[in-house]
Amino acid sequence: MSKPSSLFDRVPAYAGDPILSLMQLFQADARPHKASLGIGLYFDDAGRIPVLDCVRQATAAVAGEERPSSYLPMEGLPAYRQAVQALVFGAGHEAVLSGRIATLQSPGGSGALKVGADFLRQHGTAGQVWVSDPTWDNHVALFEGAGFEVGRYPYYDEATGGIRVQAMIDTFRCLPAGTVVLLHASCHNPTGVDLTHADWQAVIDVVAERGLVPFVDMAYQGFGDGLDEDAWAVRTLASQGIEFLVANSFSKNFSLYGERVGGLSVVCASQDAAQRVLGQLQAAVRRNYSSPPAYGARIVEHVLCSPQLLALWQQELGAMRERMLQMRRGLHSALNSRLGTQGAFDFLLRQRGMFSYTGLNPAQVERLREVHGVYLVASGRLCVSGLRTDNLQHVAAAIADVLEREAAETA
Ligand code: KET
Repeated sequence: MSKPSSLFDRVPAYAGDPILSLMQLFQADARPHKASLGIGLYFDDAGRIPVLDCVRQATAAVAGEERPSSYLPMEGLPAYRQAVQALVFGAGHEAVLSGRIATLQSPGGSGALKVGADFLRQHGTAGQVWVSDPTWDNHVALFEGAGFEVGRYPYYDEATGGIRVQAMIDTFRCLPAGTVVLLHASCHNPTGVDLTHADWQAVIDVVAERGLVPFVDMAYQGFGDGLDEDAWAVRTLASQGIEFLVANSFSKNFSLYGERVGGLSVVCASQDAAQRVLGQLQAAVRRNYSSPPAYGARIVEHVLCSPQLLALWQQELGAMRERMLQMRRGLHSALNSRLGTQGAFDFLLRQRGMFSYTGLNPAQVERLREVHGVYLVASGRLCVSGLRTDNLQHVAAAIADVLEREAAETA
C-alpha cells in the first residue's frame, strides 16, 4: 500500500526574497572585510544600525509612562496620525486643515501599501496597477497579492542614466480611468533617479486628465534633499485637487525597522468622503491584522510632538543624509582614480537617497560577493549607506576588479 499523500506534499519550496535573503547570506559570511551594500538599511560610519538620540530619549519617556497594553484603535493612535499628516503634507496644508485626508497608522510602509491596495481593490474602479520599470520588487508581489494585475511603465533610461519621462507620460495617456499608478515620492528604489519638479507637473497633468489614481510610496522622506523637499510631489498632488494615496515609513528615517511604524493617507475631495474612507480603511485593517502595534508609534509620536526632540531628529536625519552624500562622493573619486576615468561614475553624484543603480550585471554582482565579500542586489543596486570611510577603498577596488575583468574578457 502506498503511503497516503500528505496535505502539504505539493507545497513548493520558497525561492527566497531577493533582498531579504541577502541579509542572511551576509550574516553567515565570516570574512571580516565583508560589506553590506544590499538591503536598504542605514549604517553609520562604524557599520552599525544607529539608535538615534531622539529615539533613545523618547524611549525613556515612553517607558516611564507605564500604561496597560490594551488594543489600539484599528486606525491607530490619534496624535500619531495627526503628526503623520503634519509631516507628510505640512501642518498648514489646506488638505490637512479641511479634514479631507484619512490617515491610518500602519505596520511600516509595507503594511500601508497592503491596506491601501486592499482598500483600492474593493473600492477603486479598476484592478490594474502600473509600477515603474524597475521598481522595488515587493511592489509587484504586494499588489498581486491584493488581487491586482501589475503593469510596468517606462522609467529608467539605461542609456543616459536618466528617466524616460516622455515614454512614461505616453504610457499614462493610454491607461483607462481609475488605473492605479505607483509613484516613488523621492529616492527612487532601486535607481536613485527622481523626477524633477517639471517632470512631476507633467505627470500630474496627465494623471488629472486621465483620471488615474496615484499611490505614492514615500519610504525615504528626508533621505533625499530634506523632509519638506522630499514631500514636494505629495504636497503638490494634494494642492492640485488629485485624489490619491500615500504610504509613508519610519523604518529608515527613524532607524526603527523592527518596530514596524508607518502610515497610510488617502487624500479625498471632501471631509465627508475622508470619514467614509477612514471607515473602510478600518475594515481593511480589521480583516488583515485587527489593529496596529503600539510601541514604535508611541516613540515616533513622542518625537514628532515634542519641539525639542523634533529638532534633534531633523538634525540627526540631516547627518545621515550628509553621510550618504559623502560616501557617494568618496566612491565616485575612488573609482575614478583607480580606473583612470573621469565622467564614468557621475551617476553616483546625481542619484539621491540610499540607492545607486550601478549598471553591474548579475554575474558581476555575484563575483563581487563571492570573491570580494561585497554584497549588492542582483539588479546592480548598491546601498550607499553600507559604505564607510574604512571600507570605501576595498569596495572601489572590488568594483574596479569586476569592471576590468569584464573589459579584459570582451577585448
Ligand atoms: N517602499 C519602498 C520603496 C522600500 O524600498 C521599502 C523597503 C518599503 C516600502 C518597506 O518599508 P517598511 O517600512 O520596511 O515596510 N525597502 C528595503 C527593505 C526591504 O526590501 O524590505 C529595501 O529595498 O532594501
